[in-house]
Amino acid sequence: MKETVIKEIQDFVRKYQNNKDIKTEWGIPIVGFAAADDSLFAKLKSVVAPTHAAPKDFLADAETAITFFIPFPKSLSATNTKERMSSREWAVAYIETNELILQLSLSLQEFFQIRGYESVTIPATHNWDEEKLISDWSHRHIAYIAGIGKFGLNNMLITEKGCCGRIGSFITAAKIEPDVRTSQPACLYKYDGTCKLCAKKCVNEALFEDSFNRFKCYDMLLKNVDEHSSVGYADVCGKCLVAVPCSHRNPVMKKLQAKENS
Ligand code: B12
Ligand code: SF4
Ligand code: SF4
Repeated sequence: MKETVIKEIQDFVRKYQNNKDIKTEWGIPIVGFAAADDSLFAKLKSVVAPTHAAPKDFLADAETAITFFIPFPKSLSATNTKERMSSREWAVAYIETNELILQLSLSLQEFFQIRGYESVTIPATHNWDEEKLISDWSHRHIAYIAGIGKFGLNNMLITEKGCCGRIGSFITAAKIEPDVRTSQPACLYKYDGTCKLCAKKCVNEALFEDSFNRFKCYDMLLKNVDEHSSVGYADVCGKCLVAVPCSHRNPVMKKLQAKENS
């Protein structure tokens, strides 16, 4: 079942790409699986918020949370490196990837329904508390539990294909073998205190070595909503994700490999 689900997700993204109205290109998704009764789900109530949900809050007989990271190509992040405002391409990719995650989740729901399993879809974003700017379902924490990445100083989940991309997750009653987490960090700052490039790159004084002001960050996102109103509602920025060592790879892994070869 696991390999079939991974293939289903990767094939869906590849075929979706062929739609002639789609402007964004995506890499091959990274897929991870977490057991619904993983003890870390209970810990999210203290790490994120007391109201953070566990899979069984959505689906009483949930067995597995499936998570997928859909990577952006280097050519896309390259468009977003120059100006203070986000590139039009970055804004379009945000809108198109949110829709892709919705369509992929609906397709997965059908995939499991045919096989006799109930499941629940969750939107890619905008499922947050407007006052706190925190969600009761954090996709990147689900992805962390499923072992597909680690948190960076820029707050992003850094996977083996970096952090430029978007994450979705999905809950099902099908029991699928969970993946294993490693303890190795993926952010250079968390590994050896170096880099911090993301904090230097922040364009609205929201991200620092020792703090993150989600409200200042959101102010910048809203400026881009106005800037890119012609493409839809794009509350984006992403300047702390692009042209940094973790944009498209796990830089700690690269450092360790270089050490091994020297
Ligand atoms: C609310 C929200 C925002 C808010 C607040 C962001 C924030 N960092 O808190 C605002 C509107 C400002 C925002 C901005 C952006 N967002 Co946003 N946002 C969300 C949303 C809806 C919920 C996130 C949330 O509430 N998490 C709960 C809070 C408390 O936790 P957290 O910040 O995720 O996690 C922190 C801690 O737990 C801690 N932590 C550190 N170390 C460790 C170690 C362990 C073991 C654990 C457990 C935790 C932990 O670090 C984490 C990072 O700070 C998600 C979608 C979703 N539903 O998941 C997207 C999401 C997080 N956003 C995303 C993105 C890309 C952005 C932007 C780049 C905008 C853009 N698209 O151009 C910026 C980046 C800002 C930044 N540098 O953080 C992506 C992240 C992709 C990735 N690779 O991680 C997500 C997952 C959307 C998606 N579906 O892909 N966002
Ligand atoms: S830019 Fe450097 S410090 Fe920031 S998250 Fe990436 S690796 Fe970590
Ligand atoms: S998304 Fe923009 S404003 Fe928010 S932390 Fe990153 S660079 Fe700063």
